Amino acid sequence: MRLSTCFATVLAAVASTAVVSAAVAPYNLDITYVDNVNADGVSSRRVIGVNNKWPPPLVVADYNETITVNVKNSLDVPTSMHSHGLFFKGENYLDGPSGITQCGIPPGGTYKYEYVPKQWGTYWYHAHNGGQYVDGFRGPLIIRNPNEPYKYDFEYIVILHDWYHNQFDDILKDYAGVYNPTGSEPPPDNVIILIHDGTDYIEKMKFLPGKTYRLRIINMSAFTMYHFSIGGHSMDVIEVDGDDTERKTTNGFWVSVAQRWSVLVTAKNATDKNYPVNLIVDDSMFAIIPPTLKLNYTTTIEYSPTATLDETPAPYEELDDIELSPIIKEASTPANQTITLDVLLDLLDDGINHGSFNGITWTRPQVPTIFTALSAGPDATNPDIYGKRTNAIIIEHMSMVQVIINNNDGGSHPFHLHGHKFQIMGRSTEFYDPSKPYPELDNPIRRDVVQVPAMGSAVIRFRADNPGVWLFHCHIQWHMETGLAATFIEAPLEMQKTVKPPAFVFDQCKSQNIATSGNALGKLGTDMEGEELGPQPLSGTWEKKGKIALAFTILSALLGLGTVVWFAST
Ligand SMILES: *[C@@H]1O[C@H](CO)[C@@H](O)[C@H](O)[C@H]1NC(C)=O
Ligand SMILES: *[C@@H]1O[C@H](CO)[C@@H](O)[C@H](O)[C@H]1NC(C)=O
Ligand SMILES: *[C@@H]1O[C@H](CO)[C@@H](O)[C@H](O)[C@H]1NC(C)=O
Ligand SMILES: *[C@@H]1O[C@H](CO)[C@@H](O)[C@H](O)[C@H]1NC(C)=O
Ligand SMILES: *[C@@H]1O[C@H](CO)[C@@H](O)[C@H](O)[C@H]1NC(C)=O
Ligand SMILES: [Cu+2]
Repeated sequence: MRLSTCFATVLAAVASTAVVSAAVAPYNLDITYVDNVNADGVSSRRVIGVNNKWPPPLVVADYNETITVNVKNSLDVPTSMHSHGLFFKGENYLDGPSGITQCGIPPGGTYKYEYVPKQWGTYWYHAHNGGQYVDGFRGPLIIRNPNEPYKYDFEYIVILHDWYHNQFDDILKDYAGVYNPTGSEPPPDNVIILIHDGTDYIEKMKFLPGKTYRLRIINMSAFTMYHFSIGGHSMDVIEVDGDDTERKTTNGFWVSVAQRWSVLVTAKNATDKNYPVNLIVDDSMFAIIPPTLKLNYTTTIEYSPTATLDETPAPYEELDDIELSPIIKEASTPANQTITLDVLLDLLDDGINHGSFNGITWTRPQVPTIFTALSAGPDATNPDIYGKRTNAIIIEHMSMVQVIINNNDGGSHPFHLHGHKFQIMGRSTEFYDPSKPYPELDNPIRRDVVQVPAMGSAVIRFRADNPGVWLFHCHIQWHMETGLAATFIEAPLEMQKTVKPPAFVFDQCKSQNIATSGNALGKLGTDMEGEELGPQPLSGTWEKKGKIALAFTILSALLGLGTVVWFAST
C-alpha cells in the first residue's frame, strides 16, 4: 500500500465514448508467497500475493474487450483462479474451482484465463483451491460499461475483508477437527479496509467539493459481514453484483459475503470537515471476540488534510437488497424445475462438524466434474456418475430453475451460484412453505450471492442458458471447506457440443496424474462399484448425538484444549 502521490492519479470513470478496443494488455499474475506482510498493522505473516506483492492488483477491462489473465503458480501446491460473478458461457473451464471445472494449476504451471466479458460491473477474482483466498489471493475485477446509466466524476474501490493472523490450513485443522464438534467457526483476528483509486491502492479517499463519486464496495471476507455507512453523507445505491439498479437513497446497508454494492456519493461543497466511513462488524456468529478484533472500523474521507474529523454517525439504516430494482427489467416466469436444498451443519460420524445439503457433504471427486460431463456421452444426464458425494443435480437446458434453500442452521449463510445471476423471489426467517408460493414478480433483484437467514429460507430462480458444471456453495470459506456445496450439471448434452477446453487444460491434469475422462471414480460409464459414501449423519436421536458431541467436548477439555482450539492457538 502507498499513498497516491497526487490526487491527479484518481481515475476518471466518466463513461468513455471512445471506440471499444479489442483487448487489454494481458495480466500476468504470478502467484507467490510473500513473507512478513503486516497487513493489519498488528501482526506479520506469510500471505499469498501476486508478483511478490500484496494486496493483489486490480484487473480492469471494458465490456466486450478480450481479457487475458495468465495465472502462473509459483506456490508449492496447486492453485486456481475464480472470477466471481462472470458467466463464462461456452467456457466452463475458465470458471476456476479446482477439482470441478479444472485441475489445480500445478506448481510451475500457467493457466490462461482468456475471455470476452458479456457483462459489466463490480466483480472480484480469488483462488478457488482450498482456502487460498483467505490467505491473500483475492483482488478486484471491474468490467466497465461503455454506456454507464449514471454520471459520476471519480470512483474508488472499497475492499472489505477479514484477516487471520494464522495460515488458513492451520486454522482449518482445528476448525474441521474432532475437538470442535459444535463447528464453532474461527472469528477473524482483524478487519482490513483497502482503498483502490483505479491506479493503485491508496491510504484514504479524497473528495473534491461538489464532485460525485462512485464507491464500489466489495466484501472479500472469509466470514465477516459489515454494516456500511458514511458520516455526514447519504448514498445512492446504483449496482449490486454487477446489475445496475434504479437509484435508491440510503444511509447504510449490510454487505454480506462476496457481495458487491456500488453507491454514488455527492461531495459537500464545504471542505472544513473530513468524515469517517463506518463499518460495524456483525459478531453474531463469533463464539469469542479475539483481542485484536474491533467491532467498529473507520476509514477517512478527506476534503482537506487540515480539516477536523466530524464523527457524528450517520442515522442507522438497513437497506434490504430485495427493495432494489434492476434497470434492465426482467419479470419472473414460473419454474420448470424445482430443487430443494436443506442446509445443515452438524457433527457427522467421522467426529467432525460438516456442512451439508440434503444430508450430503460435498467431497472432491477423483475426476473433476467437467471432464466427467464431457466424456460420458449420453450417460452425462445420469446424476450417479458424478458421485454421490458431489451433490450432483442435473438441470435441463433452458428450463427456469427454482432453488429453495431451507437453512436448518442457527447462523445465516451467503450462497453463491457460479455461472449465473439469479432472481431472488423471496426470503424469510421461516422455512419455505410450498403451499404459499411467492407471487410472480415484475422485476425482482438479481444477484449471484443470496444471504439466507438463520433457520429461514430463500427462493431463487435462474434460466438454464449456460451449459456447464456450476458450483452452488456457501461462501463462508469454513463451511465450503467442510462440504456445504452442490454441483449443478446444467444441460450436459448441450455442454458436450459447446464446451471445448483447449489442450493445456488437459495437459495440466495429465502432469498431475489426474484423469480427464470417466465417472467420479475414474471408471467407465455408470460403474460406481466400490464408491464410498463419506461421513454420514450420526444415527439415532438428537439425545444420542448430543452425548457424542458432549463426549468430544469433554475429551477436548481433558486435553486442556478448550472446545475452540483455534482460539487458543492464535
Ligand atoms: C463485441 O465485439 C465484437 C468484436 O469486436 C463485435 O463484433 C460486436 O459487435 C461487439 N458487441 C457489442 C455488443 O459491442
Ligand atoms: C461477506 O459477508 C458475509 C456475511 O454474510 C461473510 O460470511 C462472507 O464470507 C463475506 N465475504 C464475501 C467474500 O462476501
Ligand atoms: C454546492 O454548490 C452548488 C453551486 O452553488 C449547488 O448547486 C449545490 O447544490 C451545492 N451542493 C451542496 C451539496 O450543497
Ligand atoms: C459500533 O457502532 C454502533 C453504531 O454506531 C454502536 O451502536 C456500537 O456501540 C459501536 N460499538 C463499539 C464497540 O464501538
Ligand atoms: C418451462 O415451462 C413453460 C411453462 O411455464 C413452458 O412454456 C416451457 O416450454 C418450459 N421450458 C422447458 C425448457 O421445459
Ligand atoms: Cu455458510
